[in-house]
Amino acid sequence: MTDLELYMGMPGHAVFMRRDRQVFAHVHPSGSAPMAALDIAMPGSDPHVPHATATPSSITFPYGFPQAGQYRIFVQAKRAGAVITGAFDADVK
Ligand SMILES: [Cu+2]
Repeated sequence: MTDLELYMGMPGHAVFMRRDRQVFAHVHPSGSAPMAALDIAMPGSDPHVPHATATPSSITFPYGFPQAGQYRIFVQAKRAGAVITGAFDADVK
C-alpha cells in the first residue's frame, strides 16, 4: 500500500472496545497511552500531533488485551484522500 496519508496527524487510529464497554483504548501505530493519562502528564497536549511526516506502507497497532472477552476493533486510516474504516471482532480468551 503506497497511498496512505496522515489522518488527524497519524498514519492510523484504532479503537479496542470490549462489548460490555468496560474496556476502551484508542491506539496509534506508535503505541499510545490512554488519552486521559496523557492529559494528566501533559495538560493540553494533543496525542494526534504527528511524530513523522512520512507515512509507512503498512501500519500495526501495539495493544495487549487487558481482559478476556468479546471485543470490537475499529481501525481508521486515510488512503488517496478518503478515510476508510474497518470493523473487526475478536474473541479474547
Ligand atoms: Cu487517534
